[in-house]
Amino acid sequence: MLTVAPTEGPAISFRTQTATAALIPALVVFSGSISVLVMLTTARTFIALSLAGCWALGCGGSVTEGHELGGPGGSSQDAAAGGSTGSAGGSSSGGSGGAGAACGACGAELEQCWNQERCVAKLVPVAGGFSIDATEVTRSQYQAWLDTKPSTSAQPPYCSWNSTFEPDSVCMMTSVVCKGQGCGRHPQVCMDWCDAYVYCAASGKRLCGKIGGGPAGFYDAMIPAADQWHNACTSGGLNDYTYGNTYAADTCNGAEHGVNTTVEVGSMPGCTGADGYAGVFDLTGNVVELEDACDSTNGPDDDCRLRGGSFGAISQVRCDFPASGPRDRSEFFIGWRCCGLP
Ligand SMILES: [Ca+2]
Ligand SMILES: [Ca+2]
Repeated sequence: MLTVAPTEGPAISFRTQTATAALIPALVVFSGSISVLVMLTTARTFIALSLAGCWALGCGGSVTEGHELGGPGGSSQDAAAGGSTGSAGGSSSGGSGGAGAACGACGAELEQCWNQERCVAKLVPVAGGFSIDATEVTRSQYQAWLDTKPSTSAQPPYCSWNSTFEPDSVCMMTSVVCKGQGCGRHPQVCMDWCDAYVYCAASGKRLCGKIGGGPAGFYDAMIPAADQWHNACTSGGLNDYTYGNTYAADTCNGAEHGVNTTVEVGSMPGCTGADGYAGVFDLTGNVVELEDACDSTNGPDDDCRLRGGSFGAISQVRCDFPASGPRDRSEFFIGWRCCGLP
C-alpha cells in the first residue's frame, strides 16, 4: 500500500493502483475513510484513494479544495429557517395528490403524496426515459417515514448489519447540520446507504441506479445512457454540471456559495437541468448523493458511488466526479434522492 501525504490535510492511501496514465488533478475531500476513485485518463483504470480526516468533499489532495469547518452553525440556520423563502413545502399549498390529511401539508411544487399517508419528493419524468425526484430527500419527508416505525428485518442481505433507520445522532450534532424546528426542507443527512435504499423502496420508488431497472454498474456511473443519476445531472450527456457546461460558483450550493451548510432543497432556482430535465434541483451540490451503484454486494464495506458534491465542494460538484464511499458510512454532507420504478 502506497501512502502519500499531501501538503495539507490527511494522508492519502492508494488502496489499489494500476497507474497507466496521468491522473485527473481533481483530488478530493472526504471525511473518515471514504474512498475516492480518481479516474485515469485511459479507459477504465482507477485508483482508489482513502482519505482520512478530511470532510465534505472539500479537502484532501488538492488543498485549494480545503475548507475549514465552522462558519454558520445551527443557530444561523435556525434563524433562517422560517421557511418563507423555501419552495419545497408550504402548509397552505395543499396536497398534490388530494389524498389523506397527512398529505395536506405536501408542497405543491416539489412534493407529492405517497399512499395517502405522507409527503415524498415529487417524481419528475425526464428525457432520459425515467423519473427522478425533484429534490434530495428532506428531513421532514424522512421523519414522516420514521414515524411509521419501519422494521429493519426486511433488508437486502448486504444490509443485514443495519440495525436502525434513525439518523446517526453524533453526526447530526455536527455544527454545520441544521438544528431546530425550521430544518424540515433541508436534505436529510447522516444516513447510510441502506437507510436510503429502504426509504426509497418504502416510498414506492428506488434508490437511483441503472436506467431500465436494477443497480447501476459501479464503472458505468459516468455513462449517461446507463446511469440514472448521471443522465439526469448531465441533462442526457449534454453538460458537466446540472445547470450547464461552464462552472458557476453561485448557481448551486457548493463551497463557493459560501453558506457552509445545507440549504432548503429546491431553493436555488438556477440549480436545475436543461430542457427535458428542468425541475430537478440540486443534483450539483447541497448534499452529495448516494446511488445504487456499488462495486460489490458483500456488506458494509462495499464501495458505493457518491454523486454531485456537497456544500463543501468545488471541483467535486462535477457530474462525473468519481467519488465513492463504504455502504455503512453516514456523514453530515451525504444525502440521497430516489428514482421512479422500474
Ligand atoms: Ca442505518
Ligand atoms: Ca445534491
